[in-house]
Formats: sequence, structure tokens, C-alpha cells
Amino acid sequence: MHLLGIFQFFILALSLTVASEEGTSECEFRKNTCNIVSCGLPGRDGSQGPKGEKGDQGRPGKVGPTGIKGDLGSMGPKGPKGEKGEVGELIPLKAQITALQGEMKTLQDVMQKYRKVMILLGAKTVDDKWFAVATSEGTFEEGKRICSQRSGVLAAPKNARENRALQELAEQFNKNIYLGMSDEKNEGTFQYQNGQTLSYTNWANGEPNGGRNENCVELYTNGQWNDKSCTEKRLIVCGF
Ligand code: MMA
Ligand code: CA
Repeated sequence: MHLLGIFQFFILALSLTVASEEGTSECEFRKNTCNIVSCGLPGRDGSQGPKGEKGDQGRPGKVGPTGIKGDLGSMGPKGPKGEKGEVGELIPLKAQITALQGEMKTLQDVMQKYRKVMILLGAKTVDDKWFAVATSEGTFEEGKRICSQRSGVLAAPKNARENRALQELAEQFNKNIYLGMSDEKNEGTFQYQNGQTLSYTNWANGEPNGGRNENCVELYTNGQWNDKSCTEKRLIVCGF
């Protein structure tokens, strides 16, 4: 019995020595040895260790369900001006024509009234030319100046129609008219204010006959022409 006690003590001492030298494999050692030698009770838990380092980020989770619709946003800035619409295409052509006819009738009525007033005041239109009485008493030089001041020229008929219009004014005012032409610069050759030679004439029989004494031209109330002194007083009609 004494020898068995010593043997048991020896084995216990050996197991304790191995356990202290190989701490990391204590449990394995216990598994192997506790079957052979009875072990003591487990020790108390140690104190809490230091906090570990932050781990790697995990993989993203699944997409969540669709959220509820948000509130209406505020109004955006004003956009650029759009191109002009084709309103005309929307209105029937017939209605447009009827509307235009009405407008034309109104314009024609207005023009008729203008014409009446113009005639009363001593103005006439021939094609695209206008004639207007400026004064009933003026010499050739006064006439040129007055018409120039009104951005016109002393009337000079270029065809029978224009001559007829001026004749009507002469008749209306019962006065001869100074025409915008003379042979002051070159005796015997009449020319317009712009220097061009005459393209139309309506001389009375025997005219021109005044030579250097009659360098201007008057239009009789019958529409015929006579060369005349430039210093008489005649009806002044401007052309525009
Ligand atoms: C006036 C004078 C002339 C014109 C003759 C026509 C007498 O002179 O107006 O210019 O040619 O009449 O008879
Ligand atoms: Ca004459």
C-alpha cells in the first residue's frame, strides 16, 4: 500500500508538470489523462478581454420593397418661347377669304373718301405718282423751292395720263401751271430738274417760240404747253 501511494503521487506530479509546460493543449491533455487520473473542478471564467478590431464589411443585403410616392416637387424655371403656331391652318380657307373681302371693302370705302378729300384739296394720283397743289401763286424758282421743302419736285408730266391729271387741276383752279422743266442751261433744249431731256411733250401750236426770253413752261387749262418767262406767277403743283 505504501508503494501504491508513492506511485499515485508520482503520476499526479507528472501530470501537473506536463499541464503547466503545454498550456495551449491543456484540454487535449485532460481528455487523454483524465480518463486515467481524476481531474479537479474547472476554474472560474477569466475577466473580459479587450475589444476586437472592426471586422470586414459584409456583402450588401437584398433590395428592399419600393417606397411610397414622394410629394410633388416645386415648379421648374420658365422654358424658352415656342415657335409660332400655324393658326391659319386651323381656320377654314373660305372663312378667311370672307374675312379678307370684308376688310378689303372697308379699305376701298376709306380710300374713296380720301380720294374725294384729296381732289377737293388739289391732289391727284396717276398710277404710282401723286400730284398736289402747293400754292396758287408762285414763280418757277419759288415753285421748285416749295416742292423741294416738301420732299417733292415741281410737277412734270411724263405721259398723256399724267398730263391729263395736271390739266384737270389747272381747270379746277382755273390757272396755268408751271411745269418742272426749262431750257435755262441750254437754250432750245428743255430738260427736267434732274437734267434729263424731255421724254414727253404737249406743245401748243407754234411753241416753243420765246427763245432766251421764255425759258420755262406753263400748262394751259386745255392741257397744252407754252414756253414762258420764269418770273410769272403760276399755280404750283408738286409731284411725289
Ligand atoms: C404770249 C406768250 C407766249 C406765247 C404766245 C402765244 C404773246 O405772247 O404767252 O409765250 O407763245 O402768247 O400766242
Ligand atoms: Ca411761248
